[in-house]
Amino acid sequence: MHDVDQNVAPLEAVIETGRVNNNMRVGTDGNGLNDAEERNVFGGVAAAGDGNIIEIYGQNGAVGRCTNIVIAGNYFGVAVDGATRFTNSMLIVDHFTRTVSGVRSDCQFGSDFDGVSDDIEANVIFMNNPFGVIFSDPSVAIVPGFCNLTAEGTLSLRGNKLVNNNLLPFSYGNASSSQLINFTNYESAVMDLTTGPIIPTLNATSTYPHLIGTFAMGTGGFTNIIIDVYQLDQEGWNNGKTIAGAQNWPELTDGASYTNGFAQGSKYLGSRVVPNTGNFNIDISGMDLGPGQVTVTANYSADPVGTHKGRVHTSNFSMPIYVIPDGAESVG
Ligand SMILES: [Ca+2]
Ligand SMILES: [Ca+2]
Repeated sequence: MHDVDQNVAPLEAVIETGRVNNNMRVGTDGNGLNDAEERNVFGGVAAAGDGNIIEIYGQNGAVGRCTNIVIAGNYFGVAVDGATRFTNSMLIVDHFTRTVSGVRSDCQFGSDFDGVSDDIEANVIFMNNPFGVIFSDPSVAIVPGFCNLTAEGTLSLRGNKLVNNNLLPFSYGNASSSQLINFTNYESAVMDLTTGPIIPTLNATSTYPHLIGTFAMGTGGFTNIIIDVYQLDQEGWNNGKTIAGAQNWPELTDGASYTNGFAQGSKYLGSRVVPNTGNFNIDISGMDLGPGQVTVTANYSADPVGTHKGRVHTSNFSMPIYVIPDGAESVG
């Protein structure tokens, strides 16, 4: 509940590992035994010698891989009450998506939704606080990315509570469009980008209980598609709009009629399995949509839905929409 003063205890990183990162776990293993007690609390990190909270350095090419990494159930930048926030602004993990000796990395960041401890496996991340103090001049602000991802590996990002992060998992806004183009090309191993953009879209005419949208079709065996639905984190959305607008990021604004923010989900609402067609029309009956907008991710699984530690790759969060209330239902 009480953070360490970084002036008293300067950090290089909070965790630093390398050479053999196969099977690394940070947090809970989700096996149904003591899972809540296995969570970590990472306090507020506003400065670190390595420029990140968890540093993964070079692998031993003979035996080292970045496979089967699990980061689940941890608190970043917020106390165990889930509400008390610490001053923080930092990349969370560096260099854990990479190909080593021809083997692509894979990581489960959050829940696997196998039916065991899935809510506990969600990471709770409150970042970039207090935003207006740290980034007092949005025209020059550089907001740390979520993690330093290349697209050499797969990353499952599911079920987490995400507040005020940069765009994620890929933090592609940089005023030059180059990051979005680059990672899009890298990602073709899992997502068929000839059938749709890397980021799913929501149709603004979606009327409850329907949620309609598009996604890039899965490929390379990652063809079981799951749409995860979340309430939009309004804080990250608003702060992202301020930065993207002040810096006129072409990825998030047209410079005139709209500016988007840092889309992310602050409350996981549920998942729906859809055919691998590039389009979906799902029933979101019973989901707690709240008063605000919703956002989704597309999840590409190479294993049947519900597989323990299944192989999954997650898209970026869609730009959000307000779901139009069902008029007939409200009248009735
Ligand atoms: Ca356990
Ligand atoms: Ca689980």
